[in-house]
Amino acid sequence: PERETKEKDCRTEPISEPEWVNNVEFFITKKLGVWCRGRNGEWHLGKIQSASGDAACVVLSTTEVVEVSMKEILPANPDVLEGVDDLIQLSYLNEPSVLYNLRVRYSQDLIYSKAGPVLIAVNPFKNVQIYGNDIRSAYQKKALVAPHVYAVADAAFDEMMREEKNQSIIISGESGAGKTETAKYAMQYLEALGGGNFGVDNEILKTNCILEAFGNAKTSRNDNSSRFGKLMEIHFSAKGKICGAKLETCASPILKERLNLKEASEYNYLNQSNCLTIDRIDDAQKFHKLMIPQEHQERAFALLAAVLWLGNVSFEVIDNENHVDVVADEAVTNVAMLMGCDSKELMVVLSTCKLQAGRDCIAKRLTLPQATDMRDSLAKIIYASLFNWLVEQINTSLEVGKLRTGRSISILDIYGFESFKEYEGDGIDWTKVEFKDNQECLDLIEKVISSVPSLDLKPIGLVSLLDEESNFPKATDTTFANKLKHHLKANSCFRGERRGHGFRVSHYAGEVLYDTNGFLEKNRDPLHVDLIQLLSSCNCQLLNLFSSKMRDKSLKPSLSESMNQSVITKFKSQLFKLMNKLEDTTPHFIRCIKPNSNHLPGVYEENHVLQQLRCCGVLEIVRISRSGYHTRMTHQDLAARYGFLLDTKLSQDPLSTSDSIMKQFNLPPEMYQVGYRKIYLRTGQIGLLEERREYVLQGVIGLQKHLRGYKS
Ligand code: AOV
Ligand code: MG
Repeated sequence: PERETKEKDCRTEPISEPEWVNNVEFFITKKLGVWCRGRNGEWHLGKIQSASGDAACVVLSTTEVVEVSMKEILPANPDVLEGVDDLIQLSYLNEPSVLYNLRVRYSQDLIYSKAGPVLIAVNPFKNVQIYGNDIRSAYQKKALVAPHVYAVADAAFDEMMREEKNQSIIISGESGAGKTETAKYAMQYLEALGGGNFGVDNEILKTNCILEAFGNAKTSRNDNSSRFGKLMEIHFSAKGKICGAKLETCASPILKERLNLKEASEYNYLNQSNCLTIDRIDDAQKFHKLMIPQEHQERAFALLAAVLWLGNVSFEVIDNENHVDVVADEAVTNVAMLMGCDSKELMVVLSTCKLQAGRDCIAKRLTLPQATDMRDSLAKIIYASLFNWLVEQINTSLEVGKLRTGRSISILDIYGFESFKEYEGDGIDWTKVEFKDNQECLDLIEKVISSVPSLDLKPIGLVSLLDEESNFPKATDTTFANKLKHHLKANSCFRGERRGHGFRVSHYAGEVLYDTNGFLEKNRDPLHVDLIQLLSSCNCQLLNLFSSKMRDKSLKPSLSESMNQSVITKFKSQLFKLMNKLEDTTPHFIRCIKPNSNHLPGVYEENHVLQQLRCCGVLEIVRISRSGYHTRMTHQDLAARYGFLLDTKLSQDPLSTSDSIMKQFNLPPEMYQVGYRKIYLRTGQIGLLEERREYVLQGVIGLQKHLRGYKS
């Protein structure tokens, strides 16, 4: 995430951990606590009884006595540091200490902690009384400073107002860790802070309900799992009032009698999960919360019903080449009725494809897998178009006045990581690991190399190889796997499996085994011209709109490319757009942690937490921020804000001005570094400057009042 390391990398300066191993005697005589693994492999607190050479005898808090090598013992923190709210404050920074600290806090419902500049949020899986109006206004008045998502939102707001710079709140964590909930609390806070000017209250917050109704699903990891990523951009006026909002999604989607609806279990698209209800969740009640204008509601629900019925459309094989006809039953009749088209026509589209033969166009019958694919494609097109349309409607309703104020806060809530195998890396001592440079892995995914200088840049990597292979009609998952092995074997993050379709990638978080099975097919995502034509002929305004959008895109030459783009290329360009946008903001990070996989309150599974802390590099963050200068400001900005405090005004360049400001205010030299473009300050230093500025300004205001009083 760091873009300016080239200028002056002051963040990776190693810090010296207390050399505790040389102090073992001290630990023994003072009976200081240590961490040591018990026979069950878990960390326990204990006290060293005796030590000779490399071996030590430790009495654990469980009364178990173990003999271990000194190397396997880690120092524990003094009791006075128990449950500190910023991990930076720990004297001894090691895995068990961090885990213990978070556990102590969690058991007191203190779900938020800081890891230097990063907020850690441990999912409570129950209602915690920390989001009320009283708490919110306490943060607003800066009366509360304990770690909280409100504090993050508040800091983003302040920084935005002070520096007129766009901000972002980037929320990460595995599936079910609490990203979406955290995002909602951040929105809620900002809406309360900047509300008043913006039509109906909670307008932005309410959009979540619509989005979740259409874009979330129950999975084994989360009862309310986001199936799309979203970036909510909230814009503020110069006075700090909300003046509009914009929603971007990176979606990967997938009135009963009138819609001919049956029970959920009757629909193939729903009943395969074997899970149609969620404990404690009343679908009907949630449904009534869903506020879409009446006229839209009917149309949207008709299309949803059509999607459901499409899943029940079945085929019968009519020859020995597996060619099919659509079975003319209630499913296909209902789809046609709901879409507003002729059922015969629908049946033709679902069972044939048109081919250009010279000047003629002939219809070719589809095989069973092809027809099933066509049917599912139609369902996906309708669902995805409907979702995108909803997002557009939401944006129209949120867009008040002119956007692009230069004052915005974007909240990023993506879909979470769902593969657990990835975390099961080797138990390396991550306390010794500095931030890994991930370039090699990025290169593996897409390396841009210039084969001929100043000519085109030809990328080689997983992405380009997948696209290349997807364009070969004869390619298979095996040829793709071989191609990867051939081109990428030199990259140290890549490992081809000797046999079969597999390959391994060493990601930042750990190694993942991928199976190329189905990669090519999923990547092709062909555009079905016949389907678009069908949609345009339907007696349904929404479907006509969807088809004209798709057609528009395919007609415009610049975009026609995007229509034929592979799935991975589309995904890549979405990511690039997102990155570009976020690069223009000051980021604030929140890492959500899921304390157990059973969604239970009060259960803190150490290994589960540890894996997540490891994979988002929490300990590295703490190490670096303890040593680092993480407030940074350009010399221009510093001069503009504090320059007037200088005793002597010289026409200096901004760099020397910065230097003078630091000297005049006696900032100790170890508390700051002067870079070419920016000044780097350790934690707390900017506060001193602010105080000083405030003091002078108050003095000026006082003087003005005094003078005014004097005049009258
Ligand atoms: P996610 O967004 O990280 O998963 P959610 O935000 O949907 O996870 O959280 C999952 C569940 O955890 C919620 O439905 C709540 O029951 C509970 N929860 C999370 N945060 C809190 C909180 N602060 N207070 C109380 N309960 C909470 V995914 O979208 O699956 O990656 O793709
Ligand atoms: Mg979510």
